[in-house]
Amino acid sequence: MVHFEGVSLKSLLHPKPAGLVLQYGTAGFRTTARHLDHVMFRMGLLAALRAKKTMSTIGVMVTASHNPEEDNGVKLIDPMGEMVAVAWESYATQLTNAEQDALLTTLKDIIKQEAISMDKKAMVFVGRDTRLSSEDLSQAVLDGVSSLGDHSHDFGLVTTPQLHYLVRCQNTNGSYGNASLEGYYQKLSQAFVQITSKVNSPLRIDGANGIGALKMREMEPFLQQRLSFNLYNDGTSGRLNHLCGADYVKVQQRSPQGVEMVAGERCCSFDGDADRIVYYYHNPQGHFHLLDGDKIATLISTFIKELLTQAGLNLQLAVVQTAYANGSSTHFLQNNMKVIVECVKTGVKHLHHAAQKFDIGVYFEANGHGTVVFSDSAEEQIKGLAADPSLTEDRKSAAQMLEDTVNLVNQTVGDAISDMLLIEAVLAVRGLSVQQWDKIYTDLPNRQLKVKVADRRAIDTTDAERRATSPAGLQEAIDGIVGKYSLSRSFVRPSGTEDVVRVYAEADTQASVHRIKHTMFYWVT
Ligand code: 16G
Ligand code: ZN
Repeated sequence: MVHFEGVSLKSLLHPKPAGLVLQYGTAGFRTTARHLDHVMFRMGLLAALRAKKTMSTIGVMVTASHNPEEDNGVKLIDPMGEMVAVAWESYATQLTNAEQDALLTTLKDIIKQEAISMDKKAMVFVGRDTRLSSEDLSQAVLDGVSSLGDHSHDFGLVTTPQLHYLVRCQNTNGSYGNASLEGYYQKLSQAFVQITSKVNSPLRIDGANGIGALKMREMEPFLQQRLSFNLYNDGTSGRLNHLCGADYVKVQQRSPQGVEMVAGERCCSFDGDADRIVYYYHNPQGHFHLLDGDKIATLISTFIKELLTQAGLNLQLAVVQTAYANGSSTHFLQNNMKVIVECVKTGVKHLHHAAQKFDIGVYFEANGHGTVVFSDSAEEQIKGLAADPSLTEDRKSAAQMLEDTVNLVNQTVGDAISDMLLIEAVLAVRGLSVQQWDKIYTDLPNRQLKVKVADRRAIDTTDAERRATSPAGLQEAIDGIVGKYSLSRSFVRPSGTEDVVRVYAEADTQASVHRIKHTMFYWVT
């Protein structure tokens, strides 16, 4: 029997500011940390309900990723380490917005609607990033869980993908790995060491002054000196995400502060919770070159495709992108690599689900969030082949490398550390420099714009956000503009995380992009 008095009493310690309304968006709740205490308590409650409903361990991550230090946020993680089911996003919103005196009724409504049996104890895993506010906020989550009489495990400081990994391990009885940080470091390092026989030149890592830097230091001893790296923005002095990190580098198209750039040497940046990564370098003239999620998806999918061919495995490989993917990358993947390319709406959950439809699905957003997912059958076939004693040396080594690749990847969610190790492994195995990788295809010039409008919801889209259905006339206008330029493409979509609309334009020259962008701006405003 549950005694809801515990909830009533403890909720008073985490009061909701009257009238405050928040929404569980694409990345969970995210706002100024000052407004989040009651949200965290309530997400502790909801996670416990979700755990009872699924009869599995559920995760709660306290982070605001690439957003400023003063912000914070929270995301729920489902049993297989994926984002929480969409239906529960609306429970999250309802529970968070219930005024203090309506909290219990709202909670009981969810229990009733989902027919949750309250007899069994639930388990919730909690993790947090390095923000100053995160410790107290994660304590509020733990309070929420315990007020229902349920159990929790506080992993303290972890990257977002580490928590996703831990949840999956716990719910798959160790078949995915050990549900501990040591298990994570061991699994990834072992796979990396097996793939990579030679050490690359040193990699420069920008840790965004966040959790990723801390965790790279922890992982270092496991890597047996096979990865040589220098860590910058490791959080010892600078501010989280300030003038550094993957988002800054991608949006500003420039190198972060605090990293010593040397022409030709490869660098990468994590974001504030280490679920995104981008690479970049300076050419001899000091010009900045970015290798974003599209370039990463191309490198990884090309590598996997070659290994499949070499191993003689007939598995369906697809790359999932969003409308933001550079047209050159899509063209290269479809026409040169001959892989299936699918385009879906922005937001990791859409990419993840689309990728799961294939034997092997590589997905990346241009912003650097992505991973690879393998179907059970693909994993079995790869493992079976790698263990087959009758194979030729050539096929065997490809099959074993595929098996190590499966183990190197964090399949639950985009993971900067795991992605970085995979990229480093591919570069080492293929003997590619960062410039050679960059030359696989040339990005079309492109620009993004965010525009403040009276009502962003007036814009509706279809075809994975590539075409506008309203307001009337907008799509015709876009068609008219892009029709004037070669290799051009443009779209506009309402942001899911900010009160703005986003405009994207690409074309054969920077000047054309500029003109499209301007016309689009006037149309939207
Ligand atoms: C969220 C998404 C990210 C997406 C971004 C788009 C997750 C975990 N994160 O941060 O994938 O790129 O939203 O933001 O799904 P926007 O809708 O404001 O353009
Ligand atoms: Zn992030």
